Amino acid sequence: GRQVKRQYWIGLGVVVREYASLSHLHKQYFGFPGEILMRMLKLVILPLIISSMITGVAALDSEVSGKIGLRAVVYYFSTTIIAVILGIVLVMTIKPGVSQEAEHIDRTGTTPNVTTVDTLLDLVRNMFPENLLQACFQQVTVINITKDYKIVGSYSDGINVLGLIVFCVAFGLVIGKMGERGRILLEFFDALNEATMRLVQIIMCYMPVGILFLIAAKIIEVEDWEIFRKMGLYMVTVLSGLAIHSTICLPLIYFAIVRKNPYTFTLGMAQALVTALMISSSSATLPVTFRCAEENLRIDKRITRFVLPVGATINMDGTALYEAVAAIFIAQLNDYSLDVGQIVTISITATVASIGAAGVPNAGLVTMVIVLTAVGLPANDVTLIVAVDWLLDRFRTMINVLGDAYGAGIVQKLSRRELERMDITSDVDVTNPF
Ligand code: DAS
Repeated sequence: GRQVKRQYWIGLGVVVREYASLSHLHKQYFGFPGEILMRMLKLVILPLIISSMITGVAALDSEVSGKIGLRAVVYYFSTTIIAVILGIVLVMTIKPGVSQEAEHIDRTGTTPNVTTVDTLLDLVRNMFPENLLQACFQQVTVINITKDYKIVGSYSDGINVLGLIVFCVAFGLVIGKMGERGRILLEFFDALNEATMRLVQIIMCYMPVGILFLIAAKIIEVEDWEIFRKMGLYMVTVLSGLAIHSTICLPLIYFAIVRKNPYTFTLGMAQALVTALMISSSSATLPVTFRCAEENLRIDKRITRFVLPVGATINMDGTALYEAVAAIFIAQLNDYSLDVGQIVTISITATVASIGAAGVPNAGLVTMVIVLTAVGLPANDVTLIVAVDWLLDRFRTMINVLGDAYGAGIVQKLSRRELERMDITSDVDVTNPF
């Protein structure tokens, strides 16, 4: 027994030593399997969004899809507002920024230039891409956070999801009205959707390995654990807000409307939630969100195809809550007292900022600048919270994804009459899952 134990400790020691001396390059190699997982998930987003949105809209008649769209939007807005209010209440009671010295956190660094008007204009501009192919690999703003927590704005190739969604809705509506000839297209996109979901199924087999390496690589990479102590109370505020929203607020709404156990619902989404936690991107999690919602929870495909892609881009409860908390936290650090008008401004801008944020890592940190400037706080102070954003980003993304899923469940329940009526009249079958 002893012998074995000693060997065990020596082995552990070797591993730890290896960890400590890993060069930057080696760390990169270590993260490689995780990087591949991310690439595979992102790869299927494009065919998935196009095929699901077009078939989702075309399979419904325009009156029904209008109703479903409206219900979804009402759901998105009301839950986002609830999240914001919850965040504000928590940060005003816990007061994480009061009596904490701001000095010990480095506030140098550059902030990207974002204003409310610019963000809104950009949002609308993105809805109307001038070139369909370009929209598939549009430049999106991403931020990189350097080792010393400086924010570096940069551009990377992404997908203009919002633009594609708008196009696909219009295209789907037109196909739905075309009758016999439209059916050829509808069947094509339906088959494309099925094929893509089969690919997702294969990717899911690789997922445990990819996720394992993603966590390991992140743990090796983090050098400054001390920052968590300094920012402790702020993080507790954000995390408890997210916890309350996901275990109490959303389940209550779900139960009130659907009358089913909300926690079995959450459990059915587990795989998507873990994925969101690991990759901090709602868009890249979308393939998994689809699978969980359709396969585990058996939500009607006509609903998921509509509600999930739109939700992943504009419905971000976690981000909205986080932005409200962070803005008030920064005000508290600055000894800046906010009046009621400013708090209302924070709730409105936090909502706008969450809608404007793309479903990519750290997006919420950039749109945070909108909230700060709206109430006259220095935009540069966003650098105060950069150091812990990699962690909070994961948790808020998880809640963003959960919010979308609950939305699908709730909209399905509210639309059951229309769906049943359609089952009788329509013979295009896009309802039976797999
Ligand atoms: N991480 C983002 C998401 O995909 C949003 C954010 O940064 O808050 O949901």
